[in-house]
Amino acid sequence: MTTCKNSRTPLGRIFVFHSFKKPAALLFFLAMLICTPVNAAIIFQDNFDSAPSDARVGGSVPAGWDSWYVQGGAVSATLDSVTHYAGEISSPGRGGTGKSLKIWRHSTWPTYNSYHGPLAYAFPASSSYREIYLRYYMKLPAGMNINRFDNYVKLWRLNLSGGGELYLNFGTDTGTGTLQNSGFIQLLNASTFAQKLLTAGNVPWDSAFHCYEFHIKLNSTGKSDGVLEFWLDGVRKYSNTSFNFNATTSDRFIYLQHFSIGNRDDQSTSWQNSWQAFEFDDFVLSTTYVGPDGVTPTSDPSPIPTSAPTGTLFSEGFDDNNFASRGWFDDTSVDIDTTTKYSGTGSLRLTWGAGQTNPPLVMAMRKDFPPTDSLYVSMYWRLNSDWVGSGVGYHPHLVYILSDRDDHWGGLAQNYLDTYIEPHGRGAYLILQDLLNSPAVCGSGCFYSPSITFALNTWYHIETYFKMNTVTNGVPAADGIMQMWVNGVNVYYATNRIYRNGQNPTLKWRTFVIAPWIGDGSPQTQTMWMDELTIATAVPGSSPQPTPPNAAPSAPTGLRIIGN
Ligand SMILES: [Ca+2]
Ligand SMILES: [Ca+2]
Repeated sequence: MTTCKNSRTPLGRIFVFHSFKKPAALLFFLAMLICTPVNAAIIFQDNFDSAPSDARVGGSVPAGWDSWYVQGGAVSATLDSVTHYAGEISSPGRGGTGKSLKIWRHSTWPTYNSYHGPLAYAFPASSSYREIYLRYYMKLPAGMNINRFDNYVKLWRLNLSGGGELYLNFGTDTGTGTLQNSGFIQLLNASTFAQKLLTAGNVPWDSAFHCYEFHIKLNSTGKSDGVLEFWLDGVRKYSNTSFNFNATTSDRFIYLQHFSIGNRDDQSTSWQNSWQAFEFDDFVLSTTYVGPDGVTPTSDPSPIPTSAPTGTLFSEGFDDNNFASRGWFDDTSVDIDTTTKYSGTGSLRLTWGAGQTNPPLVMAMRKDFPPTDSLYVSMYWRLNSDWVGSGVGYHPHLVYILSDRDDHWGGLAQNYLDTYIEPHGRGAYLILQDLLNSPAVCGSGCFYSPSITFALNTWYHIETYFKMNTVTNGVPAADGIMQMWVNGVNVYYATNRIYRNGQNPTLKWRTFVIAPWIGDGSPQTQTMWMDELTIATAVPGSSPQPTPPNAAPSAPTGLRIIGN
């Protein structure tokens, strides 16, 4: 007998949650005996190659899986004189051999709000899995599309034992573009977060298999101590080690629904007018990172220069979106505003919608520079008339500078040294965080407040200078420099900072990150801009030595203020 539980999706639709208390569960456990894991870390894997010939919607459930989704009776259809099943495991598979899972779509078939063709997987009933890596290959046909893609296409969904759900969806911000040009991939839950993992334009609609891997470690009750990471073809595209999934300490994963195409909610439009299939292969569910087949994962970007830096390390005008060609990595396609800018042809626009943790078009953009123990950062900020900031005593985070002991791709909440420069309300914060040190100097954060109140709709020149403290015989001296100017006026100056402790006597700054973040969600729609970034080893016009404590700060040259 089959027991089902009706649940409501975050978007209000009723769906049927197939419990694993069903005959398929017996098949599943038998299958587990057959599918001996090749690695103890692997919970379940399937390359689909040995699926029976009738492994399709309405036919055999492949070993290890729980069920096929057949909702609304749309098992198969004949269109253009060709018949396809909504979901089937058939030849060829990835690499031209074996088999793969294919989810077929054509014009208005199947109907928009039903789940047709995907598979479901039930975690072992005794599982206590709270941390998983989900890896598979997906092929998105160049010929598949939805015109005027206006809402979402669900991919998979993970059910938690406490009733929570995590969705992977194609989403859209515009409601006017096509699935291919406006669809992004995001993980979200019913109400508390929606985190973009792959921005529109970066999803590979190229009819080739690509490796997708997700790392999800559930947070404990009321804490932002979860982990969310995403890799595309072994390249980490998103990493957050302080994620709040709104889970609880007792939550565990129990079910993977509709792998991997659920329903769509763009009822006024349709798929392309030809048969096209989403294809999936080489599925692995693991407790450790899997990575692409036959490839050693490379998490490091291009080699890091090791020569001693001098003068200007790099400049960025935010004038176009060719960030990758200029050495940026992680998110390299962001929101360039060609209307409001300080100089050149564009600026970086950061627009949060109400409730959003980050601007949907800007995640984490990173760039390395030669490691240095003295760092000057110059940039221009402009807060829009709707600017309020986070509304709480912390955030938004904006600029993070990671040390050379931290991973270039590392998380941004727990580091050996993370130096933050950010607006806070109409003011600003300089913050140091070194949670990975034991003992830490600042731990989760030392907050320093420059004397500044920004006017809205005004460009400001923001300059900071940091100089590492000395460490002698393992003992750090409180002699590091931290200084900030706004429009050439000194607004913060300290000469007793400790950036590095005795365990990191040669620590340097190395990775510049722009990752706008309001952890509790933006209190309202708001925008700020950033432009004309320069990173150097010393304040322009000064000697490489820091200015003496009592000297007037050196004014920058070429200053101009545009207020309108
Ligand atoms: Ca295969
Ligand atoms: Ca510019």
